[in-house]
Parts: sequence; C-alpha cells; structure tokens
Amino acid sequence: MIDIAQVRADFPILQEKVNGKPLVYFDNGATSQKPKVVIDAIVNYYTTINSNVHRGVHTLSQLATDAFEETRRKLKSHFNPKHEHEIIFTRGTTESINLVATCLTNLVKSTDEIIISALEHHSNIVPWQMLCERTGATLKVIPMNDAGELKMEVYDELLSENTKIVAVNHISNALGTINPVEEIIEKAHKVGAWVLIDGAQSCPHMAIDLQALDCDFFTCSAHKMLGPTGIGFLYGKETILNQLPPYHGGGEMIKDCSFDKTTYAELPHKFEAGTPNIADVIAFGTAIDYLNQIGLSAIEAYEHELLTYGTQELIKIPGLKIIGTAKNKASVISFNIDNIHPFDIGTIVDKLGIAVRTGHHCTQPIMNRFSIPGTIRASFAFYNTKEEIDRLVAALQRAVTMLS
Ligand code: C6P
Repeated sequence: MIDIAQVRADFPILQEKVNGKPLVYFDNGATSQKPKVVIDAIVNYYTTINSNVHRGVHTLSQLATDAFEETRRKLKSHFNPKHEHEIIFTRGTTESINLVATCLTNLVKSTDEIIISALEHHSNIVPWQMLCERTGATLKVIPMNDAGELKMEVYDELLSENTKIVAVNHISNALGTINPVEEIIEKAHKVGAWVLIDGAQSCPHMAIDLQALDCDFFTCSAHKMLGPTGIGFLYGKETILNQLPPYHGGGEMIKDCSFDKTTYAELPHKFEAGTPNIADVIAFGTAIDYLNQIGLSAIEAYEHELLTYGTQELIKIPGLKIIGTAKNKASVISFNIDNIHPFDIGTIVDKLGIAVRTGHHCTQPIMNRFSIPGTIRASFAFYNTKEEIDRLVAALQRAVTMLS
C-alpha cells in the first residue's frame, strides 16, 4: 500500500497553486514531477563534487566519476541487463532511437524491411523513415483495431526473412495500450530480426527485466520516471552494440587517436562521446532509488485503480468518448467530448488548476487513424488521487457548459 499523503509531501510542486487553485497534475505522460531528493541530488552535486568524469586523478573527479557510474550500477540492478556496459547514457528515448537508426545505416540493405506499429510516437517513426531514405529499405506498419490494439495477425504476415528490425513501443503514450512485446520479440527473433522496444512510457509504471524480455535494444527517458530532463539510456545487447560503429566522435570514446587512425573505446564509452550530463545522471540514480522504495508493483496496482476509477467517472459525462479502449491498458485516458476542440477544454481546465495534455501527443498517425485533430489526455502517476479525478470531472462538466 502506498502512503499517498507521505508521497505527495515528497514532491514540492504538488504543494503549488496554479491559477490560484491547488495543482492537479495529470500530464505525467509528458513528464513526471520530481521528488525533493532528486532535486537535492542535482544541487548537492554542483555544491560539493562538481567535476568532469573519467578524466582526472584529483579527488573531485573521482568522486564525480564514482557517483556517475553508481547510476549505471543502479540501472543494471533495476533493469537487469546481462552487463552494466550495455547501458549507454543518452539524452533520452529520442536520442536512443536516433542512435540505433543512424548506426544501423551500413548494416541495412535496400531489400531489408523495418517494421514499426501504428501506435508509435514520432520518435519511433521518423528515425526509421530517415534510415529507409538513406538505405532504400522499406518501412512496414502493424495496423491497429478500433480499440487501439495492434492487429497481431497482420504482424505475422508482415514478418519475413527480409525483416531487419522491429521497433515498437511498450506502452502507447497517446492511448495507453500495453503492447504484447514479449510475443512481438519472440516472433521477430524467429525470422532473425532485431527488436527495439521504446520504453519511454513503460519504465515509470512497471518492473522491466531486460534479460527476460530478451529485446535487442530498449530505450528510456529519466524525466518520465521522476528523474531530470535531458537524460536517459539506450540498452543494447553487447554483441550487437559491438557490431555498430560509434554514433558521435569526440573525447572519451577513443582508445587511441592519431591523424592516421583512431580506434574506439570499449562499451559503453564508445557511444558516450564528450562530457556527459553528469548531474542529471546522478539524480537519475536517486530517482531509481525513490521509485524502488515505493515499489513498482505497488505503483502498478495503485495506478490501475486510478485508471478504473477515472474511466468509470469520465464516461458519466454526456458526449465523452474515450479513444483507446484496449483490454491491457496503462493509466492513460485519452478522450474527446462531442465536437468540442480539445484545446478549448484544456484551456478551461487549466484555469481551474488542472494540467492535462491536449493535441496529437506527437502521434499524428494515431489521430489520423481515428479521424480526429487530437484528444484530451489525462495520464496518472502514483502521487495522484481519486479526489483529483473528481476535480477533473467537475472541471470538464463546467467546460462543457461554457462551450456548448
Ligand atoms: N512522449 C508525451 O507527452 P523523449 O522526448 O525523448 O523523452 O521521449 C520521446 C517519446 C518516445 N516514445 C514515447 C512512447 C513517448 O511517449 C515519448 C515522449 C511525451 O507523450 C512527450 S511528446
């Protein structure tokens, strides 16, 4: 059981007022709020051990390096890859997918096929389109049904010995669908394809065991799981990462550098050129500790309760239609009310202190699939409450009265 009052006290921003009203923060899919321990970790780093990492023998540099590498160890223990060096720090999911798609360029032939799904965020569409443009490979898309679930029978038909890589998200940010990634991975491996799982929306809400999942690449953004913005990681299996060329050239990614020839450092440094985002890596480690203190199974159970309650209360509003009704769903509710533009509703509920996201959620193909300009999206976290959902319902009722 989560002690919600205690948890809420850990997040300074949850004590704030917005437009004169206590904040209700339901935009967790965009970014989560940060507990004070995470904010303190950033301040403490700059106050006490600020220094570059992996570069100096002086004490501060060693302390900074230890704290930085401690996060990699925490991620190893949290996500269970086989090796710590399979965790590459990046700016987040977008950069991780771009890294893979770019570094695959010379391994992809014009006869190869890349499979993504109809549920992808633009971050997991555009880098693959760019890879196809560079190589002549073909992009294929697993379609979805009206509930926002992938049509797995079509996936079976799309897979072939030409499939080079399958890239799908674990949880859809726009609809909340939890995709059957285990099945997707197993089937892709049968035809010899690699699989990238975009874990941006799953990491904050469920325990993930990378070895059990057996995907070839996995991506994560710290800011969606209580950590800072601008930091995340790419996981890749050692044998595959060793086949890829480096992404960026620069300091720290070389073994030897001369004007004639440069050789590259071992993993993970080969993919971590330049001074990294040290403070935020360290604070990411603190966020992982905080999440584990609460426990992902408790988080998952409580968020499911919020999803059930929220769905039940929201559908009482006349004219409200939920977009995305998959059987297996995370705590995201996307909806529209009659023909009222989502933006107008979002603006009114904001005046009442409630933060929801409105628009296409960086998933225009999903909106096109449902022939809508966008949705209103309430995405819950474990620090939200049923009382806050009641406030959203009341605010929506007020918005409808004002706009109809
Ligand atoms: N979705 C949302 O409001 P970055 O920006 O790199 O941390 O994550 C990109 C990304 C990739 N995949 C999925 C499934 C995502 O949800 C996101 C980010 C936010 O839904 C911001 S657009």
